[in-house]
Amino acid sequence: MTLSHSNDPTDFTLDWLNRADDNSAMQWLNGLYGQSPWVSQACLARRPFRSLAHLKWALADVVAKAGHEKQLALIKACSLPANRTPSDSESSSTSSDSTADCLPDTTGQTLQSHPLQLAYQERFGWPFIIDVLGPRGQGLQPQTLLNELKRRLHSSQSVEFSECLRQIHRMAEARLNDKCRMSPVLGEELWDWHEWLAQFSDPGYAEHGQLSLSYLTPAHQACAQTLVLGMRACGFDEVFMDAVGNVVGRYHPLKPGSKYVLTGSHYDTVRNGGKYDGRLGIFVPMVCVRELVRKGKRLNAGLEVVAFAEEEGQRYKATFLASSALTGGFREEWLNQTDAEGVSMRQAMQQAGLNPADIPAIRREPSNYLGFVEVHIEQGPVLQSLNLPLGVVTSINGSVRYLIQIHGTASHAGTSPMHQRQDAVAAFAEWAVFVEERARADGDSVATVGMLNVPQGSVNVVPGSCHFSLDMRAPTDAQRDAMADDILRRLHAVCEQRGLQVQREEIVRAAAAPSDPGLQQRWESVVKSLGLTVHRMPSGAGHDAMKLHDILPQAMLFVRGEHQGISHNPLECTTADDMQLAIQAFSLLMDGFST
Ligand code: HGY
Ligand code: MN
Ligand code: MN
Repeated sequence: MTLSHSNDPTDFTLDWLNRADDNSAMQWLNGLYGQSPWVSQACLARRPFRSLAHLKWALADVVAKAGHEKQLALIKACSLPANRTPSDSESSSTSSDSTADCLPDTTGQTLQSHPLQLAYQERFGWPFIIDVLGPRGQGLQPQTLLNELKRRLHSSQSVEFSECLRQIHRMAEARLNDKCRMSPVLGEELWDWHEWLAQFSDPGYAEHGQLSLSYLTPAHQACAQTLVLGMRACGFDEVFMDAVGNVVGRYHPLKPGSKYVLTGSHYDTVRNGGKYDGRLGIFVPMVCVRELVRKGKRLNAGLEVVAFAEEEGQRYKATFLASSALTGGFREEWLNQTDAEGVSMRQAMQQAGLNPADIPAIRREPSNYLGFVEVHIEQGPVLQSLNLPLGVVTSINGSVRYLIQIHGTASHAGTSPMHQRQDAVAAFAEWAVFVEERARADGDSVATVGMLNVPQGSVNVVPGSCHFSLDMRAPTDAQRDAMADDILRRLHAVCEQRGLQVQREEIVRAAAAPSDPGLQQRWESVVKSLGLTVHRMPSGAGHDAMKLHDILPQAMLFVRGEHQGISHNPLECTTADDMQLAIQAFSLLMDGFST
């Protein structure tokens, strides 16, 4: 993306910045990091900048490499005395004054004088820093700012230190966008699409402003209809819903009979989940098709976007059921699974107007496709720690999931001597410590008990049973299975020693899915062409791509998440700027299939 530059100082080109003398360049970069010009100064040595995204990364990387003391000084310089207005601080930005503008006064006063701000300062030793424009860039409401202050007041020192630096980089990004007259218009639009789709949430969550969308609930069906309308509005040539509830949009190639790129992700969510998990991988290709339609452009490859109806395995034990339908991996017996209310998957499908008999026809013929690509929010802290907006996935970890029950004997909490109990929870607790130790021992394995309950439990009854889930993952299937063997063996040993019984059911087994080298290379060259460093990384999270891996070459692109990349949590989000880059990346990838 070259930005044009005339003599008008407000008009800028990277070429100009790359060639300008240091003084002129510093004049132009001035104020990006408030009263800490050392960041821009040091960054000049990184020239030539390959793109605006590269410049942004270089500035953040200068800070990352500056050491703790300078980072702390940068954070401390970022405070705005309540009586200062942004214009004051901007005009004084050349002064040696150590304070800087980081909270425009309109909201600075809301926060500066708030008792929590003082508590924050007391706890961390630096001022609360937040980019008041927020991840979309349109500005955060004072209440949101206050909520963030309340939330972050309880962060750890190290997390909060990183978060403040991230907020400072976001402010610099906004100032840089201003200077370049650049706004991430498509990324802002995608932000709004995510907000819009999040309105569809299941009862018990919607009324609390939370997002939970389980397979084929009324809200899930309404969400699907909205996606149908959305794809139609984008101008896809074909839009339809298939027999498991996937919403499919096809944009035809220039020449009939050409192969298609298959892409997409899921629109169901975990309970009280985030708005971007899955949806980002649906909306990025959708907006790319819309832009192609607006330009009247067709590519040599067709594009088929699938909004997968179910990936999380929340309502039924079977997970990835939607993408499994495309690979021919949908199992007939899944239809008999029942949800917490006893509704079978078959009934749920029929109530939603879907015909299970049509599921086999969903299977895709691999020879019609060039491969499967998926854009997904990273769901982890790596890209944020590297100040990178995009990452290229090398492999998706293999996973195995169990539902387990420990059965002991319920007895009186007051009269049962400790040495004569068959306490299901005590057995679970002893074993759970081992689960954590064993997973940690590998370094890159993970094991999680995400659900745990004592059926018919009472305060004054020794738990006769407990039910729980177990999710285990590792970069390779062999590593996953070795850990699983140890963990399950220990479970049986602990229960045997305590005279309890174990019932376990394997509900998911997903093989590790290495990215196809050719497709991974395509993502890498696209990221490079955006002027960004290529960061290759494994995916700890499971994705639909690991199912499509069974029949097609696949590779994924990760997009940085905010809030340390937290996911499966309402805080999950990314920025309009990073979504803009993801859209550009996807568009370039599709162009690459057309050459
Ligand atoms: O659990 C996962 O990794 C995915 O979110 N289903
Ligand atoms: Mn998920
Ligand atoms: Mn996901």
